[in-house]
Amino acid sequence: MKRLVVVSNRVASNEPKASAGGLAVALDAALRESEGLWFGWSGKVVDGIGGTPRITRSGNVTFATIDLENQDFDDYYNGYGNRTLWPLFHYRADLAVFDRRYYGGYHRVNALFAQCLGQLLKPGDVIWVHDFHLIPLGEELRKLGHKLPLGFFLHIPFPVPQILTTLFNHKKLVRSLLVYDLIGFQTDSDLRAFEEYVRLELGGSVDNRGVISAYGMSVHAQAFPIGIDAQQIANFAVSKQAQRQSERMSKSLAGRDLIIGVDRLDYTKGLPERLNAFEKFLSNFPDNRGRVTLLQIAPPSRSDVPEYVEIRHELETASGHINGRFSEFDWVPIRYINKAYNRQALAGLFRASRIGLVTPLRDGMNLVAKEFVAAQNPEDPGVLILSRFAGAAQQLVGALIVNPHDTDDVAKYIERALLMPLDERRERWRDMMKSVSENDLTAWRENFVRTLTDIGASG
Ligand code: GDG
Repeated sequence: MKRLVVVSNRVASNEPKASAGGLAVALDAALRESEGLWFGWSGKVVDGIGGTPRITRSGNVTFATIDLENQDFDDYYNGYGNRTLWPLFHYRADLAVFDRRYYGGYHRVNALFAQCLGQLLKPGDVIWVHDFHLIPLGEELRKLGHKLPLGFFLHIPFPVPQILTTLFNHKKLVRSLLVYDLIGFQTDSDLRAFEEYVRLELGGSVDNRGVISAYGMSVHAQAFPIGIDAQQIANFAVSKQAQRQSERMSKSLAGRDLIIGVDRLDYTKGLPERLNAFEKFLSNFPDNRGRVTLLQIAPPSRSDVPEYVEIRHELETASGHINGRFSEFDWVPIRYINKAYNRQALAGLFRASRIGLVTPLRDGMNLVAKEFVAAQNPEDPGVLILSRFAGAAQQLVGALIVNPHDTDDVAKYIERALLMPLDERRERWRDMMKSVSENDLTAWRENFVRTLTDIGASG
């Protein structure tokens, strides 16, 4: 069996933190089974030159991490990654900062990653690079003469050409994707956007096997929608700890229905719009006042980036305003929490909720939507309200699919979900659970690695 080498911006330890994001959770599970190597940034910022890999082992997984120096952290991570590519790929050209210094840092760190990782590679390895921080890594590895099979998976959306072309060096960026052997996207829409870009901007072509060619290079590209470990979440949801949490929760609810939102505090997740929709719900359907509570868990992320500081203030103001407007002495409509809970507790809270409100403005997939489904009680499942702009909406057709910008409509859907008969809830849940179980994390990983290995063997 070939050794799998996973490369991502951050390497989580083998004990994922309560606040671990989607990628960390997914990769932790993915590496346990293969005797793999996980390479990436340690999360530490140091004075002077970073870049000597630190090697640790946990079970049969090897972790290799490097530190970054201050300037690289500012330009590569906070800069080009989080202030340029993240907003742009989420269709927020208005928030994207176009700064060539940032790009310089991005390029420097990708070259450093390639140099450090290169020393650890062995013949027969299969390399799987993750996400937008590391798009040029493949090109840098090839420049150093590495010929191993190279796969890249984009966890976030791939924007349509009209958006991507607002970036000053878009051609260089996409050109560097073409050196991979396989590119995975979350959805068919992302794949189509990529193909369209290659045709329109690079004058390239797409054949009927999904091979995309331009500049004399060709790459296989395909959608590989990421999944969750559905069984694990279902088990978490009935664990002792989960039961304790949900008992505490229902005691505090005193018979009221619970609506839950769980999101990293990020402007892509549609949180202000969600609060606005909930305010409209209370305002347009006044019978529900005093009967429903919205629990919004929003652990802060990327707090060094100004746009994240702003959204945090905005949410504090909005939740304070709504609570001020509607609260009674014995009922507060929104419980807004800026901290992370462990996964068992979250699963218990999902199960205790009548509605899961997952309304990002744009999201590559959205694992919370799938986790909410997996945590439900099959006999009395809750209803998922899901944004059409989450990749998950292309799979979870049993959800109530909404436009998160249309807050009046979302308000109506909340009312509809609360009134939904048990039979319909069960039927919708069964559809979704089937999809979540069949297309789980293992299927995702195996499918990607198998495809990459096959391409490597034939290429
Ligand atoms: C990126 C893409 C794509 C959240 N709060 C807590 C907590 N979480 C966990 C959730 C879920 C994960 O973090 C979030 O994953 P998402 O998919 O919702 O979103 P991103 O972090 O933006 O992830 C996304 C994903 O990568 C994977 O490809 O789906 O589109 O943006 O697992 O449960 N976990 C714990 N406590 C919390 O308070 N333990």
